[in-house]
Amino acid sequence: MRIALIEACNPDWQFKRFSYPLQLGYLASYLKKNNKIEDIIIAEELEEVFAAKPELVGISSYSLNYDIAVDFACRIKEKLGIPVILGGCHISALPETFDPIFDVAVTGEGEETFSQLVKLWTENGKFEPAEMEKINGIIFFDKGNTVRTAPRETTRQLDRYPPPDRTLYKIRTGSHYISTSRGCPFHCLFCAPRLMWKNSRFFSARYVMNEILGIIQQFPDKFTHLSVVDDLFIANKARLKTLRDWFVSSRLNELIILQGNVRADMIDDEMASMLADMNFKTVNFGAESGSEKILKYYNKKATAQDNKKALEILSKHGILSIPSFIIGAPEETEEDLDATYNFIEENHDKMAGFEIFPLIPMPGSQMWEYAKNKGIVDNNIHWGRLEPLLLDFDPDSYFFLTEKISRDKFTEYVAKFQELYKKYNTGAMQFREMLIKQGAKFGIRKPKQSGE
Ligand code: B12
Ligand code: SF4
Repeated sequence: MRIALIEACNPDWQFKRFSYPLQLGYLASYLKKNNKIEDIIIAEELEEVFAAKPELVGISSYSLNYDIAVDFACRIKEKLGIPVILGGCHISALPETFDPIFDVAVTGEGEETFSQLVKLWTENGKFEPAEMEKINGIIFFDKGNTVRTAPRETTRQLDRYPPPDRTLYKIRTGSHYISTSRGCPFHCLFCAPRLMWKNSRFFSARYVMNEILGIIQQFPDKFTHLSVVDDLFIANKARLKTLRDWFVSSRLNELIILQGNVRADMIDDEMASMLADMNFKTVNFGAESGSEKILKYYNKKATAQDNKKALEILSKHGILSIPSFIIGAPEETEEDLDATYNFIEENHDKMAGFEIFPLIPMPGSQMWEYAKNKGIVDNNIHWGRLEPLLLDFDPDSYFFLTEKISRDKFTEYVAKFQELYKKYNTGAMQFREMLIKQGAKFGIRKPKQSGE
């Protein structure tokens, strides 16, 4: 049986060539191990799916790509007439947006559920509702009704999942991605993973080491940079120490440069020196705001002082930070926005760069519930409007959440923050220019029209 997996995304999404979707690699590895299916491809474009002539397709979708996922499914059905299974954070957060163009959707952790569905298909050649009802964590359409089965429990033993099959990606650079845990112990108001992963779970240090050794073996000449995509890589300090010791004793820290996500309030000299020992050159963290009031509103549990201190400690240890900031909270006043602006002005010299995002009500986050209750969003929006855009900010498609300042005033502030971003992120701006020249598109994502 041949299976094709694809992430719903326009091929001209600006960063597509620099990344690869780990979730699809996990699903492929699990199917290879448990269903003994070897014929699997991870496609980057829909044309590759058509050319492979698979018998079943799996599509992964973030919320902002959901219109693209539905469009992909329509075109696959039209051209190949085969079953299409959806999964990923959008449908897990908003199962009520299930579109019957999909034969089945998988919510939550996907490995075991997908494996059971593929087994059902290989054995029966069809998805019988009576059989599907026995599989936890799925949604399907039966006799005009949407059926949702009981939720799938997440595994306690992440190590039972084999690492993502990286042979299936088109790797173009020496940059690789690794996920060493699932979930985050914190509950920031704007962040979605909480709903997806109720608690945080870790792959063991031994598993992570083996996965890294596997990447080295597979790409001996093409492995210079490792991006740790975990929500909070440093959450488990004991495991971090083990990994640090191994990086140092094996001299891996002389071979590869690392990057990952941290939290400012967890950064002290000991933590920064562990990260520096491993050869972390840059770290990302959500600084979010220069205003204590807004940090509290976001339930960030870190203060502006923590952010400043983290920047100082990290730069003392030779690690450059890329903090991200959010503007546009309902409670935010001009003073709060000024506090964020001033924070960046005063501390930019300790940053490798920074990100600024207008606040987006992401499905799965408390901000989505808030915006929904206020009538700002609903389940029928054009999902591409959830793209967090600063430089390409479009007031006509942005979901304004601000309540203490007018839309016009907020739009003026966006322009001010755009200038601030351009002033200090010259490297990122040059990179953007280069990508634009190469045909990359920025702005709201929508399905590509034929001929486009
Ligand atoms: C790493 C990451 C990225 C990386 C991806 C790197 C890579 N090479 O994989 C990069 C930096 C590229 C990225 C970009 C963006 N990201 Co991001 N990202 C994440 C992060 C931190 C981890 C994702 C991950 O790898 N998880 C581990 C895998 C195993 O879990 P998973 O993806 O959920 O997959 C499991 C299930 O969902 C399911 N599943 C998934 N797909 C499918 C498909 C099928 C067929 C089946 C059966 C099952 C299934 O099975 C999988 C295995 O169990 C998440 C937060 C999070 N904790 O999930 C945010 C997150 C997914 N990102 C988010 C966003 C908003 C973005 C951006 C828009 C940010 C931006 N400013 O541009 C872009 C959009 C990218 C795009 N593809 O269009 C949001 C999405 C919210 C939403 N409701 O859609 C999240 C949840 C963070 C948040 N803000 O709350 N991201
Ligand atoms: S923003 Fe960061 S710290 Fe907060 S819940 Fe999300 S991943 Fe965790």
